[in-house]
Amino acid sequence: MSANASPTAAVAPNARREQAAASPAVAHTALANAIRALAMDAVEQAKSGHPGMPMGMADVATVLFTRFLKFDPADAAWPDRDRFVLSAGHGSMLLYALLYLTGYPAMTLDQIKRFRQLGSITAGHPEYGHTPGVETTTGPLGQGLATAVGMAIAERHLAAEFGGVVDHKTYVIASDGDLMEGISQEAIALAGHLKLNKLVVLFDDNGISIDGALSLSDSVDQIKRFEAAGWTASRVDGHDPQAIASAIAKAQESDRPVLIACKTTIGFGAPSKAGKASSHGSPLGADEIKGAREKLGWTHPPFEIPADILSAWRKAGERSKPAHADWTKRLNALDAGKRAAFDSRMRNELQALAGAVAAIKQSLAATPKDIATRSASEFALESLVPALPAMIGGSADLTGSNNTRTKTMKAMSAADYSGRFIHYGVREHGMAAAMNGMALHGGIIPYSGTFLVFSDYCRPAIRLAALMGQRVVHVMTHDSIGLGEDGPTHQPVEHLAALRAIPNLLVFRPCDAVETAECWQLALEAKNRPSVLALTRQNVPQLSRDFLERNRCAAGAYEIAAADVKAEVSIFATGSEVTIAVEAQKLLAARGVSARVVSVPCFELLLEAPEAARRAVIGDAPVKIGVEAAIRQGWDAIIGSDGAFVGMTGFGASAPYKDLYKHFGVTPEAVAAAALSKLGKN
Ligand SMILES: Cc1ncc(C[n+]2csc(CCOP(=O)(O)OP(=O)(O)O)c2C)c(N)n1
Ligand SMILES: [Mg+2]
Repeated sequence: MSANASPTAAVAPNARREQAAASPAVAHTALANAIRALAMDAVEQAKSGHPGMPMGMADVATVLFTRFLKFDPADAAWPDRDRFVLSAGHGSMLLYALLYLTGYPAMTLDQIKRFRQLGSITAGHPEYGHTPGVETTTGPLGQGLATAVGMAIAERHLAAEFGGVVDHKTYVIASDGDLMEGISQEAIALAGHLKLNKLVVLFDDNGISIDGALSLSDSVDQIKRFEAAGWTASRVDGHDPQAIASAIAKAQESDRPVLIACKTTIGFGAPSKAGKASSHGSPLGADEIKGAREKLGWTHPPFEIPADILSAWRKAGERSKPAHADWTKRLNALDAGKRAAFDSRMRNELQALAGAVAAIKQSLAATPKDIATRSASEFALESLVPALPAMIGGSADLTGSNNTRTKTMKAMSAADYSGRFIHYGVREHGMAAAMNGMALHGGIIPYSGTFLVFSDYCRPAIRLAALMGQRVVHVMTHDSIGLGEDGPTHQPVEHLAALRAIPNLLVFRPCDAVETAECWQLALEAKNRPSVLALTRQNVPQLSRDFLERNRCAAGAYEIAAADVKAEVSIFATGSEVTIAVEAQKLLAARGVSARVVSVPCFELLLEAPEAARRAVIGDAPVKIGVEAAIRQGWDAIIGSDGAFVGMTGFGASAPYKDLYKHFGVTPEAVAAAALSKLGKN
């Protein structure tokens, strides 16, 4: 990476283009003003957007992209590129302008002109997978910063494993809002603890947020705050390219993560709106833009970048070609085994998965295990983790309860990044966002652990994983009143429904050790979706005793206990309640009622199945009953509005779990009674 100052570095930010023309290369100011002009013109054209941030941070971004960032617009997926995260996603025009100016082929001027329009790649906030060069979806403040921590973890871990072919930085632009969000504290603390020295946060220290001056709501000393978390922190004039460059140059050699607070003026250049919240999130208006053009010395019409300026930017976009070529050489110099391992990791290959799952299921058939599904998950992980080197586990300080750390897993630490287990601390939100960053980085399949009830504490990051189509696996144990004595604060009741409401998220609730292994397989195979595995604290019997190679959970639901004769009743259940359903089936048989039991480990897969398959498993028994120790919401899709539901209608209580199941009426007797009532037989 080149950290050399360009000959134009010392040109004052307010310098006019005439001065630039006199210098051998295009002046910094002209380069930065190109960003400002594109941002204000695109927002104006869209009649919507955020010009203030791109105009304020144009100098910082120009220094970063023209002198430091290692990237190749011709190969946006180059594994060893520096990652750039625009955590302040509302400033999306900053990023789009940079992508256009540096020469990402997809980011044409036409796309800039169609900012925020349907079908353009210039969405309101940067969206991963939608726009080449966008490393992660941002917009919900704080997420980008926390995601970047995961990217930086991934880099350190893969560097420990593969040496010199993984050697890059993660740069973040974060705003006041990013740093006010609670998630930022989790992210900062984790990054400082792990001494992620290749993480550099450029803080847009403009003292303004939507409501006005930051002093209305915040008086944190960010420098002290970051230092307290183990970072190096300094403050620079964010409009002084030389000062910015020196700070970033210094960051290159840091032994800890780096914060550079860049004092900027929001809406820099706007005659009356600069420095004011009014430039944050609305078009500047024709008069203000005219004034800004004069003030900045930008005489060109909207969307026109003079050839010399564009060409200087395009050269900046080619700066890392030699670094890219060197990297390719280093890659080719790897020994064959390491090379194959690296390629396989980058391609997210899972050759060993099917065999490992088959072996787990064979073992369970030979020696059935009547254990909690959290323990069944640990049993599965004992085989999966060694088989799949991409898996990095963790827990938010509930390792012993979540059973996510296998016997041989070493903890990751600042002293040893090769460890594959992360003690995230009590930081569910930071954990989930960091997992997104690791998955986005590539080469890693992160999985975590916490209690299901705390899915609320990481929901925004899970939602983004779903939106971005990232494979992260959340092991969430203690999945119902079945956790017992800890009581209603810890007993999820609405969480399954709430998670099922997130599009593209797979929510698995396996009923026994065999289903747990199968659900793990499905979660790992879901390359473009996150998963939650909701697992019990309490023991459950292993209902499937025979070895079956096929993954029955793949269809989302299957008949786990058939009826003797044509079923009058179909009982659908998930997780620990499948056992209750099977007991109810026996009670009904004793009353001469034929019932079948369908296990539903994954609603999403069932509801996505072809209609014929879905109909076949749902069946046509006149009575349908759902059983789940949670609220009914979502169940009507399976049992219909006339179906009976045995579950929870409110919060749980603190007591031994067997007492709770009786108290709340989630019992075989209650299921049987509901069936008989529907049949008019009670
Ligand atoms: C979690 C979250 N809450 C609220 C918002 C809405 N929002 C967008 S920007 C912003 C704050 C703007 O202040 P700052 O982050 O300092 O950005 P600047 O105006 O300086 O560009 C808010 C509240 C959001 N995007 N994300
Ligand atoms: Mg601000």
